[in-house]
This record gives sequence, C-alpha cells and structure tokens, in this order.
Amino acid sequence: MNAPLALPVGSFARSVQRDLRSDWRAEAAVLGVPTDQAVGFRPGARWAPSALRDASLRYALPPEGFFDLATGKTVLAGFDLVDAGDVALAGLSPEAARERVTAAARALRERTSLPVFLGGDHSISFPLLRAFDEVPDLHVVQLDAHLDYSDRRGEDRFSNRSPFRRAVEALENLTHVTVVGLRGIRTDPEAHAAALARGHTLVSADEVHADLESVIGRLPSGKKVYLSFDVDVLDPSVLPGTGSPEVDGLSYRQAARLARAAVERNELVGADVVELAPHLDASALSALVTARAVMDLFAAVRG
Ligand SMILES: [Mn+2]
Repeated sequence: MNAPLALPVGSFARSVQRDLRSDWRAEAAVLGVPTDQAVGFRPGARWAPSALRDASLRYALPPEGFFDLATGKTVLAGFDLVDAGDVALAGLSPEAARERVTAAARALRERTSLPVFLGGDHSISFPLLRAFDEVPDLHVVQLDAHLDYSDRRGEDRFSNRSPFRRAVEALENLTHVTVVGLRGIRTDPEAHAAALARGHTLVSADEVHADLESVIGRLPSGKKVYLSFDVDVLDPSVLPGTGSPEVDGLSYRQAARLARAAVERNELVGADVVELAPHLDASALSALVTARAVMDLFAAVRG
C-alpha cells in the first residue's frame, strides 16, 4: 500500500469525518456531546471531546490494526470508524439541548450499529438513552463512582445527578440498570433506596476490589446493553481529570475487564464515555487513559 502523503487531523484516532446531514454507513462512529451545563461541582467536561480527539492520535488506527501482545492477535484491522463531529449545542436552552442530543443520537444510530458518544457530563445519558427507546428489554451497565439516580438537585431534575432516574421514568423498554464502582460519602439515601426498590443491581468499588470475577458474574448476560462509562469510576491516581473524583476507585485493569465482560456477555447497542474534564489534569494523562478506554471498547466489540 502506498504511504499516505497526509493524514486526517482533528478526528478521533484519525478516523474519517462525516456529517450527520449526509447519508453514510459505518461499522462504528463517535459523536461528541460537548456540554457541562449540568454539573454540580467542577465544570470542564465540555472540553472532553476535543481533548479526546487530541489524545487519540496516540491510538491512530493503522489499517493493519494493532498487534495485541497479550493474545498474539491483531485487533481492529480495517476498522471502519467515522467521527461524526460534535452535537451543535451552543446557545441552546438545556431543554432544547437535550432534544438536539436525542435527535443527533437517533441520526447516528441510523448510520451505525456501534455508536459511541463522547461526553460531556453525565446528564447526557438521559437524552442519549431516549434515542434507544425502541430497543426491547434494554439493559444499562453503568460504570460509575456515583449512582446518578437522584430525583433532583435543588430545582433541577436533569442534572448529572439524575440521568438514570429520568431514563427509567421515560423509557418503558429500559428494563434494568447495573451500576458498578459505587463509593464515597455523599450517596443520596433516597436515590439508593429508589434504585434498590426498582431492582437495580448496585455494586460497590469495595466489592470489585474484593472479588472482580464474582462482580463480572453479576453483569447482565444475553441482553441488549447500553454501556455508560463514567471515567470517575477510575481511581483519581489513574484519572484525576474529572469533575467529582472519588478516592479508592478502580484500577484501569478492573474497569477495562468490566467493560469487556459487559460487551462479551451481551450485545452492545451503544455506549457513552462521560465526565472527563481534561483541564483538571495538567499532565493530559486523563484524556490519554480515556482515549485508550474507547479503543479498548472498540477492540472488545470488534476483535
Ligand atoms: Mn456519573
């Protein structure tokens, strides 16, 4: 093959850039959702999509794929990935922004069976999940330090504290939520009781540290799964660049094993990767780790 004289820039892993107004199909696609209007503590997630694209140059896709030392196999050879840009959110009210996120997610789903959304704070999972409202018996696997199942924060019912509460209220097809990585001293007791009452599976970081294999055994199996990967599930020593870090978190190995198991045991219909706040980490390690997590997710699905 002739070596290229020039390469795409500004896209995730040097993938092809395409516009959601035109018709195309791809094996997988990423879409940025650059907002942090809904955070309760430290903003910055609005810059995650661009920081992720920058960091992902480290994992720019070679046509022949990556050689995986652990397995001796090549992964992601000829991977057909599109970067569909960022949802146009500037100047919109929060409600109009949610509508646009849902519309953009629906448009992306028409073009690929493997859509991955690059947040953004965690509030975006509610409008994103609305775009999956026809998937029967939908299961959510949420890797997160926090429940994000509070009824409200003050007057706000759509903050990054509530996305999964709103999702289960709005979506009759959303059967079950499994949350793994919970910890910290700020758990909302009402949210915790409400999640348990609805039958959600709640797994603490302590349980992951004690016995990862048994936690993997509690993940759904044989279902259509939407994976929501909040990067604050990782320990702040691994990933400090996030709005609400919590000590005593997961190692990269633990989180990657959980994400891979969720994919291998089920059919992944979509995923989001949220709450990276890149400017809170001057080393840029956090964006690099998150870009790696996205590539590992693609490799888990695709091989
Ligand atoms: Mn979260």
